[in-house]
Amino acid sequence: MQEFKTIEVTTDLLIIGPGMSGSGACVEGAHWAKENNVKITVVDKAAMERSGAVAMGLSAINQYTGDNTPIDYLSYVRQDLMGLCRDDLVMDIARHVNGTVHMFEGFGLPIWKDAEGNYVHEGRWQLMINGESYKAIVAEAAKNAVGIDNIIERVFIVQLLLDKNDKNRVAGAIGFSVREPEIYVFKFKACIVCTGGAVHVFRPRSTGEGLGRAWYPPWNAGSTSYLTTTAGAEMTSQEVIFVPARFKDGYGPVGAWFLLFKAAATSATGFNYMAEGLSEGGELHNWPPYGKVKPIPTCLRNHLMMIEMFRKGEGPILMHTDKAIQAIAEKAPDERAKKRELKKLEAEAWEDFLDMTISQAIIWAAKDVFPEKGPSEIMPSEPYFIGSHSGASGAWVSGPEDLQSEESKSDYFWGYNRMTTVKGLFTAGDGVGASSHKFSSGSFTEGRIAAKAAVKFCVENPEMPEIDMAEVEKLKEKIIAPLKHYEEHKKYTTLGTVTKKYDLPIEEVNPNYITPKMAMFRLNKIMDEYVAGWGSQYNCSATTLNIALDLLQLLKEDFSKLAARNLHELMRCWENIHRTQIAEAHTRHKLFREETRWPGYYYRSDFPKMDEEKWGDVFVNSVYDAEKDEFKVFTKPKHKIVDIKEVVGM
Ligand code: SFD
Ligand code: AMP
Repeated sequence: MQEFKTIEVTTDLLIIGPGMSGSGACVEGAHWAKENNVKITVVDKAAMERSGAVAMGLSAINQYTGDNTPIDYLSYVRQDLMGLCRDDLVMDIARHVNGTVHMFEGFGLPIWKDAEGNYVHEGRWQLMINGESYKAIVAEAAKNAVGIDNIIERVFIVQLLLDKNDKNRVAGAIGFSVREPEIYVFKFKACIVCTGGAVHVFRPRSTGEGLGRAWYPPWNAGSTSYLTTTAGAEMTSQEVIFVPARFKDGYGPVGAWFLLFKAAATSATGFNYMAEGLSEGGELHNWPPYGKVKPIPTCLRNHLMMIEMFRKGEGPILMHTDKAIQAIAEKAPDERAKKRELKKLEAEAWEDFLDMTISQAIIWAAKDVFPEKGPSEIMPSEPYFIGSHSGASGAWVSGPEDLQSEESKSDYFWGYNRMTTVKGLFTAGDGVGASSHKFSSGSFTEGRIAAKAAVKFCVENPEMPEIDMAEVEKLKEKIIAPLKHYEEHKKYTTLGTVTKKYDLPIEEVNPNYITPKMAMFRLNKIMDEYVAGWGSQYNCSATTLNIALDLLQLLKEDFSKLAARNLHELMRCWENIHRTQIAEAHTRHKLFREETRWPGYYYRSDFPKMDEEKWGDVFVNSVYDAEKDEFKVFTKPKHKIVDIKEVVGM
């Protein structure tokens, strides 16, 4: 095995994961850092130009408030989350997000404009963009702001290090290069962990040749959750995953079809489940008050679809792209204009996918789908952790002081905006819980907010914390253990890890070790079958959740047998350890909240209804004790900082 070199980097503020929120942190942080003589360093497991969820590009900016007020946005988010969000955090982003979008335009991002030069809206909050190069454009600005010499790419951060003299203060981070045999040890005063959400915790619907295809990018593997929880940060809403409704197999987005093209989705028998659900006596009336609001909350839209597919057996669900395109074209004044309009709509439909989900365009092409000629299937996908979209998992952070009420201040504010309960440890984007619907623009905005506060923290806490070097030595051994384990045991079998059976590559079973791929399959199976994945039609109960907790414990024990053939597989090993942390937190939160609040995301079959009295006013929070390997799960109050009437328009 190669010898590993140790590289030490000392800085003031470390930005871990320059995706959308991390790029926002770079742009804003660089400004305040220069004024205050603070040094910023950035580290990414990938190449910043195309890292994170926006790597493939996006076709819309989903948060732009325009002339709406932050309270308008809050009312939308609170309803979509079935009543549970942090009002202060949501409004804080909403009041700054327009500035971010204008900044993006300044960076060179093409935003669609109409004949009068106004932005083209997809829906009330969403703007259409030509976004194939969205991340590259934003990353270029971020790189220029912090300076190329301060950016370290291809280094996977494994764990945070705490101050030797204060276990509630962060002091460093440790990771390894995925290209060279190098361990990186960072020492700093503060850090912003913005390493995204988590994919492949639940079994994906894709199998065989499509395996690995998922809605969420395969490279975000729960690191934000692992890094913050294992440092002792309080987490919130880990039970609130997101199940995106997507075009079948390619996971193409539906937003543009529903909002821009005004398409309807129906069951195979033509039942317009959303319209019917809202009508007098419809299913949505069983979920007051959120079932009666517009837009219908994301989970309830899923719920209605699931009733058709799984309870009534009237799937597949069809998105009537053809009818929508025809209906828009019909409005043209004459036949020639209609033809022109049809061509334009057809191009827009393809671009929607080509800008962000290229594989869906490939599937359409491969299956001879013409969106203007016939409908396409949509499906609820597997669950993901993405607190910045329509899920809510993440850390419990301090909010802005000026947006607190008398009651909220003691629970929601402790000094620095977006700092977790661990001193000097900040987060943003998917990292912050109970404040969803920030998407790309809101995540960038939140990164800006966090960076400004983190620089302030560095200025006001100028002493350098001390890391425990003995612990670092132990961690170095632990980090590379899977490489050693492979070397020690590889000769037990003769074929390496991959062999062929019936002409298919299969992973060889070596009784001494577990490969990262097999570890992931094992995690996926546990989560799918016992924690409400698609295989169990999103159902779970205390019984199944407890089985999952036992199996997760066994899986964690077997992680000492993980084997990696190279640095890439070493990263895959650590990704699975990160994933399993969020899997366990999620399972414990689901078990604790004895109700079904987000039908369409998951169902507690033993508590099939929403229980407003017991659970309507509380978040489920948790703290993990890494030394004891124990979770403490408890509730935190929801404060309505603003009283708003439910029911808003689209
Ligand atoms: O509509 C480590 N999102 C959309 N937002 C929009 O505004 N419009 C859309 O059109 C969107 N669509 C969409 C979206 C997401 C996805 C997955 C798809 C489609 C398919 C949401 C946004 O993308 C999302 O809100 C933000 O990107 C969240 O930002 P952030 O910063 O929380 O995460 P990131 O951008 O993924 O960045 C993560 C970074 O961390 C790095 N990283 N680095 C070091 N060590 C480790 N251990 C690390 N682990 C991860 C990553 O490399 C990356 O740099 S729509 O279809 O839904
Ligand atoms: P999606 O493509 O599903 O990620 O959606 C993009 C944006 O449109 C997000 O803000 C969604 O919440 C929103 N959206 C998608 N479908 C609908 C719908 N049927 N009604 C209201 N909003 C929607």
